Amino acid sequence: MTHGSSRRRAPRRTRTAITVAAAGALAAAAALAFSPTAQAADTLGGAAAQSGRYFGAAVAPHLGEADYESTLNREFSSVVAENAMKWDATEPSPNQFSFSGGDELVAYAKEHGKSVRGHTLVWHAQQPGWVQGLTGDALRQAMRNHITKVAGHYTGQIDSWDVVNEAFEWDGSRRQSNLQKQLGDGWIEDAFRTAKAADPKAKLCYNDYGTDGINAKSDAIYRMVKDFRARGVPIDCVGFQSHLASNSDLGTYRQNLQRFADLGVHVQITELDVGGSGTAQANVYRQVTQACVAVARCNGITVWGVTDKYSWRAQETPLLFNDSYQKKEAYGAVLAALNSAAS
Ligand code: 9MR
Repeated sequence: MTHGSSRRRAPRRTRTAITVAAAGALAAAAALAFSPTAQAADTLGGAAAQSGRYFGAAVAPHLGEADYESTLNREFSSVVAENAMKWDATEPSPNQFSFSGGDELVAYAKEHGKSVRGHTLVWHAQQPGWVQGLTGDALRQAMRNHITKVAGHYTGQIDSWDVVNEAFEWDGSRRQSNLQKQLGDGWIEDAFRTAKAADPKAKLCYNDYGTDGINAKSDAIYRMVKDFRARGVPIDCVGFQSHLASNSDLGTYRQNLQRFADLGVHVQITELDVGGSGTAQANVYRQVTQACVAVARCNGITVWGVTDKYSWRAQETPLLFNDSYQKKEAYGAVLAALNSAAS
């Protein structure tokens, strides 16, 4: 009421000024609200930020290449190391850690105001040789120590960690990795609890591929996440890698994200790439982006590389920038879908 009474006591001249200023502010707000072009962002990161999301890229050691770095700087608001934070890179021999690649990326991200996804603490692939030979309790201790030291090293600097990667088969059974065979079903839960103790603030994710709809594999992961949530096992997010093709069937893609989100976890598209070209490729990118922005708890999308040139699927030209860093049709589709979520 103070505000109202002081306005009532204001001399006429001031009242007029207030009214004119208020009308101006209203007109500006109206222009923003009714003119989508006035607020459409022209970068992926900027467009995603309008609805509170990040748009990231996997980064390989090409930051010295001017076009690579300028594209990454300009377009992406999140980064993940394509390989540098994996077990073989970070602990090449027992309890001897090597963080240089990951540290460089984290320093780059800090300098450029980008968030960081951590990939990945435990995976059946890219294990150093010494881990592959371990059995029983020695493997359990090695896994716990690895998580504790790596997540501990980066504590407070990682937005989301892929704690466990690719632990299920297509039919929904557990992948028969060394971890599964040596440690039994409890190893995934053990990994999440250990990660929580090492970095209590990061979102802790389970990450997998082939989960691009409702199928036997995503059903099994869904049951695991539901069980973890019910028993208080610390899991905060599920990553959907989404290595796709131009003819991928995305009929239940959004519905699948939504059912996970309904368990109270965030969902993230973590390794998106789509083999193909032109409109067919752009349409798949559009559908994935639209699905994410339609799900409130889908808080970010990461593409698995900056340019086709360095993609692990380079022959299939699966990314948003071509070999010469030109924007592809798929880029426009993603940008428009992100912008439409903002209005
Ligand atoms: O893109 C990564 C490639 O450079 C590595 O050689 C490969 C090793 O297995 O891993 C690739 O990234 C994978 C990611 O870590 C997990 N999901 C599948 C990705 C593509 O293979």
